[in-house]
Amino acid sequence: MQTQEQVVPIRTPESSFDDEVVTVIAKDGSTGPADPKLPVEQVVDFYEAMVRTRTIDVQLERLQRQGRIGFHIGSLGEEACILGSAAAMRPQDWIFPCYREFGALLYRGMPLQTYVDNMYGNADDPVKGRQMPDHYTGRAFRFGSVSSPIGTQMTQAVGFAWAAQKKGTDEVTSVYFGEGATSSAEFHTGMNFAGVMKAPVVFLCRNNRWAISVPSEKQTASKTFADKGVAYGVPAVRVDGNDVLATYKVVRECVERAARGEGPALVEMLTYRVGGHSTSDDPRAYRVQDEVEQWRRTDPVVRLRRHLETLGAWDDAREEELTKGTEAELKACIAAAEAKPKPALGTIFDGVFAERPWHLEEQAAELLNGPRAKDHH
Ligand SMILES: Cc1ncc(C[n+]2csc(CCOP(=O)(O)OP(=O)(O)O)c2C)c(N)n1
Repeated sequence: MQTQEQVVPIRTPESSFDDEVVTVIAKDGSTGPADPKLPVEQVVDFYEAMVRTRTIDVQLERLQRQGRIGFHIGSLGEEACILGSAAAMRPQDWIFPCYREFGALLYRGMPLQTYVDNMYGNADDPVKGRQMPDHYTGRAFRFGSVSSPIGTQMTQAVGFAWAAQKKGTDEVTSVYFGEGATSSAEFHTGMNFAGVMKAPVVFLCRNNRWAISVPSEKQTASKTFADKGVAYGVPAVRVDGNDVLATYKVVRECVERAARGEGPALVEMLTYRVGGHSTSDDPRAYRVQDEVEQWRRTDPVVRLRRHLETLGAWDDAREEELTKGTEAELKACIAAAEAKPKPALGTIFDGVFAERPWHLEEQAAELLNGPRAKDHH
């Protein structure tokens, strides 16, 4: 408020968000007024997807430590916000991932074998072994491509959503990114463009507290990441990202808004990166273990399980069947992936041009008749 003495009306950035976080599941497993009241089978489905994601994560880290895959970037502790938001997307909608969202891709229907083939970069890898492990894509599942440079997926998703708007289709696009990516130029460009054009896009910010070794409080002078929406005229909301039902509820509302032509939204999902940034990182070098233990107490999987137990919809036997079943399925996929050949040498020329230009034809002929074609590559 401007007072009599204040001639220059400088406003301090007071946040309207810092004490507003949407939550559904309480500590004791009961639910509050924002409960989306989904059929119990659907909640069980969420839980199964979260446990499956975690089980795969743990096994893939082991596989990397054994030297059988080169890299893994996981979602330990972030399963609720990833699965809850992915489940809130309707079948016709598109998802543009960051790099922690393999659980969302599997939830959308990509076979586990295809994902594991990507981890090995073998002949059945959708990206033909041209990228690092965990750089998947799934067009058939309306799932864009992982791109490692921070923030690039935001402008891509906004352009994609704008195209859908121009074509008059009923498709909403969501885009995942970490809170660190809100410092990127692409966040500005994407938010600004989406706000002005009312593009049907939902910005999903996983605030997992760390951008590799940079804590979230050093990432911005804004009080919250949701505050950043205000400057762009993009409605924003904060949600407890360790609560799958709250995340589902909030994201679904944003999707429906966007589908009605009411434009973009920014969702700040509060969660925690329990693991390292990736298998190339050792977080003990920059954060205290106590902090991790504190967040473990808000574990999204434990929380949802408690809720399912209050409904009488889950027990130890089902849990064991699920984890053992996932482990066995994964083991079989790994064995199959390890037995598959590398992509054929000539495939490096595929998938770029609809019609291959003459100079690439020449290069392909030279390569395929040369010594590398006969030898291991
Ligand atoms: C343009 C660019 N700069 C730096 C990096 C290196 N890098 C990879 S991940 C990362 C941190 C990202 O943190 P955040 O956006 O919060 O996502 P999170 O990993 O926590 O999910 C950085 C700096 C990069 N990939 N691209």
